[in-house]
Amino acid sequence: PFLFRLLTHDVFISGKTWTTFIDDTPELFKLVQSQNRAQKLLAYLGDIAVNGSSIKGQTGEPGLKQDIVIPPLQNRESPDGQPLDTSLPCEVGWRNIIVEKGPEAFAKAVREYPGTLIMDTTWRDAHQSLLATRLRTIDMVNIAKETSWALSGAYSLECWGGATFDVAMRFLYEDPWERLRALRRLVPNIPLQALVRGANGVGYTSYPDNAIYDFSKKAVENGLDIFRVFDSLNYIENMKLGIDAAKKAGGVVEAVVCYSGDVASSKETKYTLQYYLDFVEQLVKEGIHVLGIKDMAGLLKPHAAKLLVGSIREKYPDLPIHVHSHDTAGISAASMIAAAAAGADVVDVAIDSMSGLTSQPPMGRRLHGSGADGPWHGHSCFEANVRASDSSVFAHEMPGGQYTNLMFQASQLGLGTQWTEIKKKYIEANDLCGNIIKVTPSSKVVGDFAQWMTQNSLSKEDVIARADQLDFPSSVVEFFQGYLGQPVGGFPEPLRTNIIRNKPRIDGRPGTSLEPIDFKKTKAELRSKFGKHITDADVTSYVMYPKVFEEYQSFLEKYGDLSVIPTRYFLGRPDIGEEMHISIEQGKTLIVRLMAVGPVVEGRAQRDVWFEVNGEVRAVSVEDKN
Ligand code: 3PY
Ligand code: ZN
Repeated sequence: PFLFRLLTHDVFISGKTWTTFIDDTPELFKLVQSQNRAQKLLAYLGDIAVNGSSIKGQTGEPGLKQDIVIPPLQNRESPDGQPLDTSLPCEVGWRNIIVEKGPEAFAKAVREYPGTLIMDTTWRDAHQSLLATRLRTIDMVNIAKETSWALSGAYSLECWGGATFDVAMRFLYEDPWERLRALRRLVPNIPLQALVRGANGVGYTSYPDNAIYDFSKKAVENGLDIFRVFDSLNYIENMKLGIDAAKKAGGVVEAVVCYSGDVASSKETKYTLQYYLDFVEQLVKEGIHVLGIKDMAGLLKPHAAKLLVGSIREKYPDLPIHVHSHDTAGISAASMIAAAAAGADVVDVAIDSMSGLTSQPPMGRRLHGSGADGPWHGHSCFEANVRASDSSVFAHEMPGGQYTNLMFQASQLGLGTQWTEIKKKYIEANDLCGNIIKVTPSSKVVGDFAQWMTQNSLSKEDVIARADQLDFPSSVVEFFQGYLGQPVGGFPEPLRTNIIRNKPRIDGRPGTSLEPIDFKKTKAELRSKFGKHITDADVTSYVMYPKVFEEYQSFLEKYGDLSVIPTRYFLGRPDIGEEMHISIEQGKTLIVRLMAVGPVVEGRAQRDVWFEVNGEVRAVSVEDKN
């Protein structure tokens, strides 16, 4: 059809097709672009039809085969139960204060609010902890406007940062920045929040200082309001950098103390009440807007929450306090209630269908009937095999997000049956590191260490005795070198020296010894490699994850932007004859029907897959990987 339209085009017939033909007839080339785009999508859909999904971490087909029907939200103000009109986003919420009066006024208003506010973690920590971070932008976008109404009174929606940045590009082939922008467009009223690993940005390592400033600035430009900044070792020098970067970017700075141990136990000698109060004092000196207490493993028992929050509240009556926990041991709802009673202003919850276990406690009835259960069904193929609460978390202290991830990794390495053993080794590995705060990326160090000890049948004593000869995982060596920063109480010696031997040793903040990024040069290099479409935000993605970004760009070259494909076709084989509706841009929907999967082409591991696209028959040739 394109050739026909070209050959019959007036300009082509007139023979005046030289140099300006492309400029003068954009309609033809737009058509080519959109046909190319459709052909690339078919290459992906054809691959799925032949080989099934190859998204890492997926077991089986998605649990949902139909479109999610979003029932109307009830209008709580309407006496006769009229449905709420959600065709446009809600405009009223806590974000209005940030936009109109700035972060300080927002913090003050939160503190003065008489009740306890909630943060919804569904779009970040809940799916990171339960579904391997595999929730796709399209599934958030599909319920975003409803969320803007249903949660209009929420303190914030955590929707960005943590592992989402990496996973978006690495496994879901989508742009994390576009997710932020899309949610911002559809949720103008509720503050959007990100979890940021301080000097580690959204990565697993230390970055040069200018990378952290750049990242924070871009985040605000693309729609972020609140930075929950933490350091994986509670190292104050790293925290200062993350806090300053978020503040200079114009964001609300929620600085975090990561919680470890048991503050209420008389046996606790390291992470005591005094330790936390001292750390909070150092954070407050940096001029933060909100204090976060981040209980990443779900260790904060109700009476400990009362003690910790109550003591901070007493010392800092004007400081907003926001508490985060995980439900691994099944107690987090009780702890959040205790925290609120002791003076916390905000507590974290998740939508019921994605709450509990290693995620946050359930938010209750707020979103019932909003259709918001859909994403879970669609992504259940990423669910970990966690079926019940696990109070052994008080001993091993694994963060919620890591627990499911490590369980999955262990089964991939053939160590699945040794899960209890890995948990024990995790305790030993933590002891060897000096009983550190464990949260990404320091928790990855302990996890790698534990897996390596399990695989090599090494006890803690073996490691100590043979530390100068053993070949340790690189993350462990780098931790002992000081690449993440300084742990509470310093590194254990002589273990440190025996492990790092004559490698460099960093005894201050790692960022100070790293060469600044030359953003202009990097952008020029990326443009010459991938094309003019590379944006400044892409450069930031590359700085955080060079290899992942390059692979993501190569994937885009091959298949185009797949973020538009509904999840059940992104992850699951369509049936023959099934009609897929794919909205590739506003007002342009491809209606794709899978017609046939051909036989293996003789002599080659290849099959032709036939589709009908908006009434036209198209074929793609696909490698049969079986
Ligand atoms: C992350 O850094 O991704 C975390 O969720 C830490 O809890
Ligand atoms: Zn968490």
